[in-house]
Amino acid sequence: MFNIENIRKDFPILSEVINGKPLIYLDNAATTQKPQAVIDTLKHYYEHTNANVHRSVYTLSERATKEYEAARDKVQKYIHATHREEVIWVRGTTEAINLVAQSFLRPQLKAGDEILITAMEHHANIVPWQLVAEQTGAVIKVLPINDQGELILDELDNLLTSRTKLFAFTYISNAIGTINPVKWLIDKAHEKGIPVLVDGAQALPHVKINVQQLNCEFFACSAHKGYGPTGIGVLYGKKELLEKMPPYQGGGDMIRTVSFEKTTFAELPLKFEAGTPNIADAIGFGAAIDYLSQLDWKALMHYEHELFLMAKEALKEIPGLRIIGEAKDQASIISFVMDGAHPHDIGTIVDSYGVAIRASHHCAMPLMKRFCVPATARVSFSFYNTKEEIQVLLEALHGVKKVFGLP
Ligand code: 7TS
Repeated sequence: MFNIENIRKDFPILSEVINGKPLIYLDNAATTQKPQAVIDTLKHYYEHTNANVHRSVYTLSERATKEYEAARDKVQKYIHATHREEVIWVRGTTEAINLVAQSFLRPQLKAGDEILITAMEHHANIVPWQLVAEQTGAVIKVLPINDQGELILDELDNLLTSRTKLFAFTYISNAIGTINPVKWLIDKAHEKGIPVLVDGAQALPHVKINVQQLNCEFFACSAHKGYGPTGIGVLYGKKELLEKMPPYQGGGDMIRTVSFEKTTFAELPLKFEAGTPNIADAIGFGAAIDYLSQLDWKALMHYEHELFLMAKEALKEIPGLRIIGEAKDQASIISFVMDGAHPHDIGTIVDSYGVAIRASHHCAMPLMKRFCVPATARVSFSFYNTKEEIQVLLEALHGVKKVFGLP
């Protein structure tokens, strides 16, 4: 087992005081806090390494390039990609999905072709497909969910058709925590020769990722959800597909030769990395991977799950509180609504107790509609949270009831 006090010491922000109370950060699905090791790496980079990459022969630039490319190797190893050039740096999950929509899908889509997504997607895994559908006349199809917030798997066979050009779905729902049977879904699509994109934004902090085992064509994630910096993420793609895809953006660093008549492009991964990249944060992502790799992951996930079960049981005891989404397989994310109190009011009142929770549609408006709610309050845990913090959350929710005079 690990020592929670030692873990918490790794995250300086957890000592922050908010509204006169110790910060209790329960919005980890939006972004996770950063360990000192990541913060130190960013500072060290700007103090000792900062130079542009891939461009110069001087020592500092070579040092920056080496660290930046070493971070790519760390990601490759962490997600078990076969080749390092299958790891494309992007701004985050959103950019990764847009890249696949425009570079992989758009050139092959014809009017009437279909893109299959699910009813629990984040807007980042809906809107890029809608844009490309509008550009080509393709159609979006949606795999529905049941009242527990699980995919209705029986409908999949009918929705994967000869017109389906891609199946894109989330590994874990950011809004209701459902963990999807990812491998099964991928295999089902592959039986019909349909490529798959996995939105791995919420997977990074909760599951060990092995893209070779999953055998998905594309996998998207953001460093900031897995204890790394904002502004950096990764698109993993199978090499043979990435090689065939045209560049997504044009500019410096992604070319081999340029003339006004014709430009030839760099090899992978640089073909997809136009312009000066986010060097510092890529290296910071590497530091987050180093940090996670030296922890006992199994123990962390066991502990996080205990927090989740404890919170869920306690929340269920509160009269008038309804949990949205109760899948059998759930990550440490709980969405709920309370009779007589709008989620935004819940969020504001618990904030006065120092408790940070999310109150919104969680960028999953179609999912909110499915459950007939405009928004929910959402608590999402990390391994640095504690049982004592859950007690304060419960007190704060009783405070909400008091304010609204609820039973
Ligand atoms: N997909 C899922 C499943 C997500 O949870 C998010 C962000 C994204 C895609 C987009 O990631 P980005 O890093 O490119 O923004 N989810 C959330 C959330 O739940 N609250 O704030 C952001």
